Amino acid sequence: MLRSKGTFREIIVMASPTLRKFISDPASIFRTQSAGIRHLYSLLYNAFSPSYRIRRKLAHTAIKPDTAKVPHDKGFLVVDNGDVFNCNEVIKFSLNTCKNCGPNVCSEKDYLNTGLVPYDQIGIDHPLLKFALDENILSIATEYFQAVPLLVNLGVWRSSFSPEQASGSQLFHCDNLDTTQLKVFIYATDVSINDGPLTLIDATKSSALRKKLNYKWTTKRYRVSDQEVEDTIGSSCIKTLTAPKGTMVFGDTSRCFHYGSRVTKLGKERIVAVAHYASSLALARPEAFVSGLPMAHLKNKVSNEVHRYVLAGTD
Ligand SMILES: O=C(O)CCC(=O)C(=O)O
Ligand SMILES: [Fe+2]
Repeated sequence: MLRSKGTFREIIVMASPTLRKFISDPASIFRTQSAGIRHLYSLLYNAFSPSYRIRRKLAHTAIKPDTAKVPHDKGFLVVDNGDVFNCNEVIKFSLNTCKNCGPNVCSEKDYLNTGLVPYDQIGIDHPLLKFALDENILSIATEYFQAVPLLVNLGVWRSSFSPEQASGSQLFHCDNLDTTQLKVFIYATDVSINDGPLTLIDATKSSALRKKLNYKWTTKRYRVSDQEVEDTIGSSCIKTLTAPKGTMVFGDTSRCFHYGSRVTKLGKERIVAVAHYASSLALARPEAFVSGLPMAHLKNKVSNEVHRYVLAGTD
């Protein structure tokens, strides 16, 4: 009896690669589906997660009622230096990092280098970590997710001119880590039109665009041309976030179509510091976290419970 059950399963698994993939790694199927299906999967997965419940409870401690909010319908917020956080130390660190690195170091893309600061060089008193754990910034991120988020990335990004045709994240897309996430950018240089400004479409218009394009986070539909965006919803909803040094942008790069780093020949390099948060619901897709959370090793060095949950996925 057992033997024939086993054989039956083997036949099905052999007959269908999709089914085989589904059985061995269900997340890999769901992560490329529509926002609704991805969200449902995350919710089901996390319905059984005690850590998510704690994150929702702790949100009451982390949210400061008088701090700015990222409007949910827009999915992004732009603020000046000092309005929620004093960026000066982070700017100084970011500029020094790029000065000391020289051009074109360890870049995975020729127009954007995101690997300038090795995670093991970020200690508890590092300006980047102070930025990522700042109470106002965590208040904004926690309010946005309605739960204490995870810090999934932290660093300094340098964009420079590339003669190649725009590709990858220089083309409109929605990030596929999860159906929602929040990146906080600190502009360390003035960013004018030629310096590769972050360019985005608000969350409500992006949702309409996703529906019209039947956009899924698969490779085939992952990037969308400017022409396709303009033909589908027009160009008036495209926001080009040119701004002076010290500006902070909070952006949900999953819900908002966006691109950046199109530095032109006339432009200068763009330097930004980035703290990247996700809901712990994103852990439903463990393949996105194969190398772990970048700052998890610091979780025992902080005494604040909210900070421990921000730094580490599980307790
Ligand atoms: O280079 C940029 O400004 C945008 C990169 C990007 O796609 C992102 O941050 O998700
Ligand atoms: Fe992106």
